[in-house]
Formats: sequence, C-alpha cells, structure tokens
Amino acid sequence: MHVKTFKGSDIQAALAKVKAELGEEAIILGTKTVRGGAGKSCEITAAIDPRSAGGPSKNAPLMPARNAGGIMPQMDGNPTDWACEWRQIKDQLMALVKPQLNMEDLSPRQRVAIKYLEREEADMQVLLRVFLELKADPDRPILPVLESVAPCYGFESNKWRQKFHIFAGPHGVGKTLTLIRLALREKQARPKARICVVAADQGQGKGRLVLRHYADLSGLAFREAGSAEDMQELLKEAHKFDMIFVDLPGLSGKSSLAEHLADLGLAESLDMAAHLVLAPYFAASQYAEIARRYMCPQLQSLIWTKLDEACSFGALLNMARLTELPVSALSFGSGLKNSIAPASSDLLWRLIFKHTLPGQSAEQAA
Ligand SMILES: Nc1nc2c(ncn2[C@@H]2O[C@H](COP(=O)(O)OP(=O)(O)OP(=O)(O)O)[C@@H](O)[C@H]2O)c(=O)[nH]1
Ligand SMILES: [Mg+2]
Repeated sequence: MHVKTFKGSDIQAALAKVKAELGEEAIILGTKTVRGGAGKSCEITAAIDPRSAGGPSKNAPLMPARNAGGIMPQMDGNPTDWACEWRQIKDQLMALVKPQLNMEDLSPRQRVAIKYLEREEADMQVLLRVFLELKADPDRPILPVLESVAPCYGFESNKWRQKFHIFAGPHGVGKTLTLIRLALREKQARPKARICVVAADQGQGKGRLVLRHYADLSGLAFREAGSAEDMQELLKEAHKFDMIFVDLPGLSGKSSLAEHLADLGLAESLDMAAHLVLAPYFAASQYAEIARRYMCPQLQSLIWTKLDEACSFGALLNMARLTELPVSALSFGSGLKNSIAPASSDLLWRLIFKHTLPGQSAEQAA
C-alpha cells in the first residue's frame, strides 16, 4: 500500500491534491491542522492500494476522515458495500501496523510461534492479538494465549446438553455427514439415548436419503421437517427424544441463519444450539460474509471439516477470532468411521503447529 501526506491551505485544497495524485479510490487515514508562521494549513495522510491505482472509479466517493469513534467509512448506500469497504480499511490499517510488530520484543520461542502462525495464514488481527499478549510477558507460553483466541468445547452430550442441535453452513461443506457421524457417536456412547435425525433440507434429495438410510441402520429416529408446519409437528413430539439433530440446507441468496430459523418456527427460546460447519479453503472475504450471514444468538460453535484436504489451518484461528465461538468438532475424512473428533486444544494445536490430523501420529503427518 502506498501512503503519502498532502498539504494544502485548507482541507479542500489538500483533498484536491490527494484526488489529483492518488485518484478517487484513495483512503483518508487522517487529517491534521498545522499552525505555522504562514497561518493555518491542513495535512491529509492518504493511502492507495497500488493494485487499484490504475483504474480508480470516477464516481466512487473519497473515504471520509475520522469521526468521533475512529476511522469509519460513509454509512449511506448499501450496507454490504460499506461493510466491505470497512473491512478493506481494516486490512490496510493492519498492513500499516505490521512493521510496528517488533519481533525483537519477543523471546526466541515466542518468535518462532508467531512465524508458524503467519505461515498458516493466520490474519493480522490474530497475529497482533497474540503478539501483544506475548509482548507483555516474554516468559508467557504460546498455548494459553492461543487457547484464548480459539477455545475448544468438544461436541459431547455431557457438555452440549441442548436438545436441538442444528447443523448449518455453506453448500457442500459436509453438514449432513458431520451430523450423521456425531449422532452415531452419541448412539454408540449411550445406546439407550433416544436420538432423532431431521432432514430440514427439502430441496436436497440425496442428503435426505443418506440421513434416512443411516437412521434406519443405526436405530435413530428419522423425521423430515423442511417447512414450518412440519417443524411444528416435530416440536410437538420433541419430548420423545433426548437429542434432535437437524440438517439444514446451505442458505440461498442473501438470507441469514436467523431468518431461516425463524421461518422454520425455531424460536430463540428453544433448548437449541446451532453449529456452523465450515471447510478451511474459503477466501478471507468469504469467511467474513459467512460470519455475517450465520451469526445469531443460537449459533454456538464452529465445526471444521475437510481438514484432510487443507494445506494450512490459519482459517480456524481467524474464524474463531471473528465469531468468538468455540470449536466443537474436527472432521478429517470422507468416510463414516474414525473421521471426526470432538475438538480439544491439544488436537487443534497439533493440527496447526504440526499438521497432525486428529487420530494421526506425528510420524504419519510428516
Ligand atoms: N475429505 C473429506 N471429505 C468430506 C469431509 N466431510 C464431508 N466430506 C465429503 O464432502 C461431501 C459433501 O458432504 P455432505 O455431508 O453431503 O455436505 P453438505 O454440507 O451436507 O452438502 P449439501 O447438503 O449439498 O449442502 C461428501 O462427499 C462428503 O463425503 C471431510 O472431513 N473430509
Ligand atoms: Mg447436506
């Protein structure tokens, strides 16, 4: 990013220089009134991403200077546009902050840990948070710091005591398979438990058939509830079950999980936890968009799938920081057996620092 300070007799004059040199897409990082022998003048510090410098949009407004709470984009227009712009500004500010992270302030062991996190594509906000906590105490070990960024709360019925468990997430990430494996684990651990699996995925014939198939084979009850009416029927008989696992479809269009749950008649007051199922290969902007659409009071954990197909794991930390939700399960294979584990800090850190999948020895990972 290219950053430069422009001076003018007043703010308009300084802004005109910014526009002339950096174009309409320049971002204003700060303004300052300077008093000198010649009277007052104005200084503006502005930045431009060199990738966008070639083709600035003539109609795009300049980002405004600080408001009372800090640097914020203009809030008129489409909220997604300004949310996206705000994200870009944060990224750019983070890029500015990065050179200030003086690694010499850390002990050698702490430095190595930060380098590892960088290699795993942990984002600047994760790195900054870890850096600041480590800097406060050179003897501080890394793991407790990381545990505070990405806590784990393994999916087991003695911890997750809600009756309803909703599995939500983008298309194709492994929601149905995750649900089946967790339901089967519960059944195995507590053969007497009355478990019901629910296909709330009206449009997807295949997922529904797979669910029904495993329910029949394993002594699980099976219901279909893709509409509010069907869900009402299910709620009426909920007392018959100890745990109810609901398989949601990927959300269509721009709808949100909160809207979808409300449309199905699954009120916030229900004894329910929703789990966001994710795979570690989306772009950062997609994760931000997913978080925006799926965050709601019912959402209580993150489940990571397809870890066996990933080559870096920073996304697990980035999403934990963004959503402030614990990780509840880790899935690492397309089969039914030995391919999912309740999340624990130990498993998570072996994954991130050693690329060891749950159930794998360090030698197998190498
Ligand atoms: N390699 C690997 N494949 C997985 C994992 N979890 C799921 N899959 C595969 O991903 C594919 C999609 O799984 P589903 O469970 O149908 O995914 P879904 O999110 O329910 O898909 P939709 O209902 O179509 O949105 C299947 O082929 C699964 O076998 C995993 O941890 N590792
Ligand atoms: Mg499915």
